Amino acid sequence: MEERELYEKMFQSVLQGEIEEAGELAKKALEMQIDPIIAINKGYTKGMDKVSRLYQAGEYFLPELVSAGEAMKAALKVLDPALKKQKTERKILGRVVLGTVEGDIHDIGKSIVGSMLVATGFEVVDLGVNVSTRKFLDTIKEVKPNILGLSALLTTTMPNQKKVIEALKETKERQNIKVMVGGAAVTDKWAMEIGADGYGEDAIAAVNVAKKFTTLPS
Ligand code: B1M
Repeated sequence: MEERELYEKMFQSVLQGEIEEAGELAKKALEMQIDPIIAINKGYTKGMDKVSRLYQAGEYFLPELVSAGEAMKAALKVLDPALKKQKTERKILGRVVLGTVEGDIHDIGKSIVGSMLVATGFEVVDLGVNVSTRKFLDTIKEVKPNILGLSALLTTTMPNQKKVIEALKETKERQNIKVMVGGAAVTDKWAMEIGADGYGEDAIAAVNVAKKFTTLPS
């Protein structure tokens, strides 16, 4: 199979919510020695973008959103070990506490960011989704990260990124931590407005921002 055909099939598997097919195509990509992040960006994520547009246009409904998400997760389950194995640097670049903020259960993009950070050489403590401000603060106190990563996909949960930053400011840990925010509706402007130190538009940008935080060339 040609690479282009494979990406088209990946796109379709998300669009049609074909969970098993999405996983099989991911296996095929690994067999063909395709870089997992390229497969994600050129195939599955394009499918997600289309699903999003169809949902917004009222042509897709929640069940389609759910099965598209499941298809993408099936693919990530296959690609994730390869993604993490790409580690290019030996020494640990820093420690990151990462999570999707309270009220928000979107985990796909956040997990890709986490895997890419691991692949680059960061140690990542992924708290999952729907993470309360308290949980972020308690974990920061415990693991003393260099970076805090806050993901939010909903305009209604983006204010919770601000809430975490505000609460962090009240602690002595703030001065030792850089905060990065991201998620579909998050922008550079929003990041500045809420007092974050950086913004990642996608997983690759997130890695570059994290590297800059640790004063390493991106
Ligand atoms: Co929901 N959802 N969803 N959803 N969903 C969106 C976000 C939405 C834009 C769809 C739409 O209307 N077109 C919309 C939000 C509208 C808004 O707020 N403006 C929406 C809605 C409305 C909802 C519900 C409210 C629907 C309902 O119940 N009526 C509900 C909310 C549930 C909740 O969280 N409380 C809901 C539920 C769901 C599912 C559970 C069905 C499913 C999630 C499955 C899962 O994650 N396990 C789902 C899905 C799949 C989507 C879309 C279609 C795809 C999200 C995704 O995985 N994208 C999404 C549309 C969209 O985002 N365009 C949508 C692929 C992923 C690779 O991209 O997550 O953007 P993304 O991550 C990127 C970057 O954003 C960035 O890097 C990632 C990798 O490149 N990034 C970071 C992400 N986090 C980062 C953190 C960083 C740095 C970069 O630093 C820390």
